[in-house]
Amino acid sequence: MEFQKTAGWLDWYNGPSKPTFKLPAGAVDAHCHVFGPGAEFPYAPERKYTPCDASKHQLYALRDHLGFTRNVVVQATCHGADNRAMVDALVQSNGKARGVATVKRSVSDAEIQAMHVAGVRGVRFNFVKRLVDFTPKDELLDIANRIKKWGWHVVIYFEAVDLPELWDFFTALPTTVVVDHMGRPNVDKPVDGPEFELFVKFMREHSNVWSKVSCPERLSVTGPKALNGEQNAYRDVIPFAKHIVQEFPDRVLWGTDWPHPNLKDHMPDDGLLVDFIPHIAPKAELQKKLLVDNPMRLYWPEET
Ligand code: 0GY
Repeated sequence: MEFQKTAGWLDWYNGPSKPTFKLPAGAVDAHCHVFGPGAEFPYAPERKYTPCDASKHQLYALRDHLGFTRNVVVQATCHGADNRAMVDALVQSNGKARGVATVKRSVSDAEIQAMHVAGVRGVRFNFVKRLVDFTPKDELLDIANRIKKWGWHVVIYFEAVDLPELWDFFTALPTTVVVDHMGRPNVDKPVDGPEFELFVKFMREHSNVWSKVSCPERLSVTGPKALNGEQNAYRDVIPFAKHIVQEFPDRVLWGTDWPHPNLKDHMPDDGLLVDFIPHIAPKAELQKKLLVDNPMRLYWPEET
């Protein structure tokens, strides 16, 4: 099937630099996606955007170029609850990728089992209104209770302003809960202001909650340009991510978010994104937890 990209869609950057920061051995890119290719894995009819294709081969070439060992491939909303592209990426990864699926209440135990065998270890619940239509919370809770017995976890994606309304639902989830991109803080607001403090409290009071300290390119207002003589692209995101890494070093994950859906202003150089890591996790010990120990514990527990 032929698909026309959404108008203004920015393609992923083909030619990323080699990072200066050397990733620790066994590092995991714990948040990335595959898109199609649409001719092989059609995009879902209910999607809110049509991306450019971004195949498993291109993802794994990026992994090798940047120096990662493994990936966690997260189901993107443009594929709805049709997990075939993501599952195919896992199956073709030689055990080097695990995945997070999107499922409906109608998913059968046999389908969950097949996804488990392929390497799926979680489901994603998305609350970002521009990406998905509303799913009733009782349906999501039902799914969470079903996947719990497989040892899977729930990944949640939401905007910071919606946390108060979603709090009771999130805290009722019976599994480990992984928050995408720190709950999308508005980094124009102070790091010690009420909005981000609520997110910190959410993690502080619930030891089953983890966070991806990813997507500076998505959260930043100052953008990719370093100040004169400084290396700090996306510098306004640093205090937020650094705070979470320092307070919760055993419950943080990091990912590139390649191929970076829905960016409107610029497409990041993934090498530069890797060079951002030491700004938020300054010590080798923190870097190893963030990039190796934590993702391995969650996605490859049998190897730890
Ligand atoms: C991300 C962020 C976005 C998109 C999706 O599944 C998706 O479509 O997650 C976004 O537009 O903020 O994590 O990739």
